[in-house]
Amino acid sequence: MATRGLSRVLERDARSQSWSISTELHALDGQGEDQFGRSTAIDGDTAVVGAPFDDVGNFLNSGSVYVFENRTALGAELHPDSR
Ligand SMILES: [Ca+2]
Repeated sequence: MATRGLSRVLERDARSQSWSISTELHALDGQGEDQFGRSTAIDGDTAVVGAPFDDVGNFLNSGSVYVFENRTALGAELHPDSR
């Protein structure tokens, strides 16, 4: 689930089968068109969130990947197309 610079991690209770918001991950530089949260991956306490249309410097829509560990941004953003 994602909005401008925000992705919510949902957690399902095994007993009641109900869903609740476990945590929220923020892209502090997020813009509406970045599509932060369009792709995600979670392994243990590490979450990777893609923003394929993030602008980096003068490179429009170069895209970014945000890495969070224990719900805290590591500050790592990878910009594969901004060479
Ligand atoms: Ca953009």
